[in-house]
Amino acid sequence: LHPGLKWFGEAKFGLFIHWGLYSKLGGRWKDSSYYGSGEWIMNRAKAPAAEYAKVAQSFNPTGFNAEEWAETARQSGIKYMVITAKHHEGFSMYDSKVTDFDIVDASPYKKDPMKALSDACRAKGIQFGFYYSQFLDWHEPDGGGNNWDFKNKEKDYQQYYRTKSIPQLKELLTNYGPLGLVWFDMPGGLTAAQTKQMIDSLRLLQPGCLFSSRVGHDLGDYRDFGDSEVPPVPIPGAWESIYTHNDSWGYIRHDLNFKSPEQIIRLLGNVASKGGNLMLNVGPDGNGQWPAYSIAYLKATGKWLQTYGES
Ligand code: JFZ
Repeated sequence: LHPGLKWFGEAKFGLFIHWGLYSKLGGRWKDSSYYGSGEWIMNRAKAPAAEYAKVAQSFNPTGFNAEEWAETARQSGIKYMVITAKHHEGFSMYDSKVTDFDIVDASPYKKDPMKALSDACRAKGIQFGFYYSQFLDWHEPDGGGNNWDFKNKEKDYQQYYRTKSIPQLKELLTNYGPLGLVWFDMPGGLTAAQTKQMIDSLRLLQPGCLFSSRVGHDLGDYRDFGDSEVPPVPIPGAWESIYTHNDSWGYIRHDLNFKSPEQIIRLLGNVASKGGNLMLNVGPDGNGQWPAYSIAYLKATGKWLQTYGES
């Protein structure tokens, strides 16, 4: 049995955080407004990579406070936190030596929020993990997905894995202490054998770290259901359902459709009764702050869990 399955099997409640340049855009690009999947705005607007990259020049989340994020999570009854180190837009939200397209080198913020957050979570007994988009990368000519700037048939996915994805995953597994898990997303461009080789090389760095199922080819350590899906019957083994607090993973300023504490508690109960974990997503804004409703409703959920929950 994988050693990480012990904490994962007892966790019940996780927090997903989508945070990147799209958070600064908040669902608006030029004169158009988008609803849902705010983190897909570059793709939906077919924004040229060079132009989209300029958003970094004014990305300065001075309102970010790692202590506060971790404390809100703790008070909400959350046992693990998973945050986007790099989403499909290709921007690294940590200090990466692999590229200059990262928060330390390309933004005026110049600090590594992931360092602060990983430390703050661990200090409060919260397992910390990274979401990493290992295949889709709209910033890179050889990354998956961007065919509005770069033609798919000319892409060398192997080159992309070799020069960005794998070296970055190694950074994340080396520089941020013991990780609870790495949440891969949307596999592509690798055979089963190549995926296994990649995973094996990553496991050497942190044998205790779990890898999510979307690493591909059934090589993950636990099962993820499709977005916003709870199985109808109890499911054996380790698994997770993911939901977002409103209607988008990444921040959308005109989305106020937040689930109430009652709805979150029902969801938690439904998932837990079938043996899984609920990982609920919040989308902080470009200043590094969570929507006020997310803070309030999550804390109310935590109060309820403290009064009526088992742990
Ligand atoms: C992916 C991302 O594209 C999305 O932006 C977000 O990060 C989400 C959590 O994950 O979207 C998916 C991936 C897989 C499924 C659905 C949405 N699926 O298997 O049902």
